[in-house]
Amino acid sequence: MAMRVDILTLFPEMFAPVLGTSIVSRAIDAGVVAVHLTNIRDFAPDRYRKVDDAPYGGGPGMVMMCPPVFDAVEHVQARAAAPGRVVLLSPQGRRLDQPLVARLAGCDRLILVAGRYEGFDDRIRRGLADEEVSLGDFVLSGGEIAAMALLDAVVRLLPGAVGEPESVNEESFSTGLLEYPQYTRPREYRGMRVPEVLLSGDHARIAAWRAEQARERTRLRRPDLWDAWQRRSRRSAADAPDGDDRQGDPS
Ligand code: 9D3
Repeated sequence: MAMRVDILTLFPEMFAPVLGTSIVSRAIDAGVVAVHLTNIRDFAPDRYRKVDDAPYGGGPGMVMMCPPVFDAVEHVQARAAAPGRVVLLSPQGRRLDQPLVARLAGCDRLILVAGRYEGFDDRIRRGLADEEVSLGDFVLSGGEIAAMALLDAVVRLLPGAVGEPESVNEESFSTGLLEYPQYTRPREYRGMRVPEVLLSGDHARIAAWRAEQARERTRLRRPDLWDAWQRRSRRSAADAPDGDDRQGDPS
């Protein structure tokens, strides 16, 4: 059955380009995912359509009010059998990574709530959210772009969403290493040559070169991923019955 994703936002029009392009659009057409947009402002309790208010205790900016957000979430939940996992996009959330994306891709139903203003009334987090997710330590103007990033990352893991399943599995954050350098024609461009080994036709040499490049790139650029990868490959080497410990060796 198709995954259902509800997106609750004050700016539903921001999502049109993402829903109409590439993998997400094809997945919708293929019936792999159904995406529904809900404008939180439609659930404003007053005739001025007010969804934000000044913070108790004072301070700058405005805060998203509880009633429209609770009502919008409960409205979309009432339209399906399962309640769905409520994911709040927030700078205070857990940083999105591929394991979290994979876990969310396993849900039948997601309800993504994107905020604006200085933040949500904390009772929205306490009373509504199953998960709070951030893209990282930088400031966005709202949760919409984060919701789009999450949607794109989740949809491409759904069976039937991407053309070749192999290209998904081999990606950097699945192996735990960064990608090796890639080249295509021409052989020389502005004085920069394609590494000779890639033109050799020697598939074993090519595989060895790529593996080494991936490790070296990861070591230099992402010491955090490198440490984790080394720890993992040392452990699996120790577990191996023939005591093969070469895999994690820096050479
Ligand atoms: C500059 C304002 N900030 C200090 C008072 C607080 C703040 C409130 C609301 C900062 C950003 C936002 C809006 N951001 C999001 O809703 C958001 C977000 C982000 O800003 N960065 C990374 N991930 C995310 S997910 C949602």
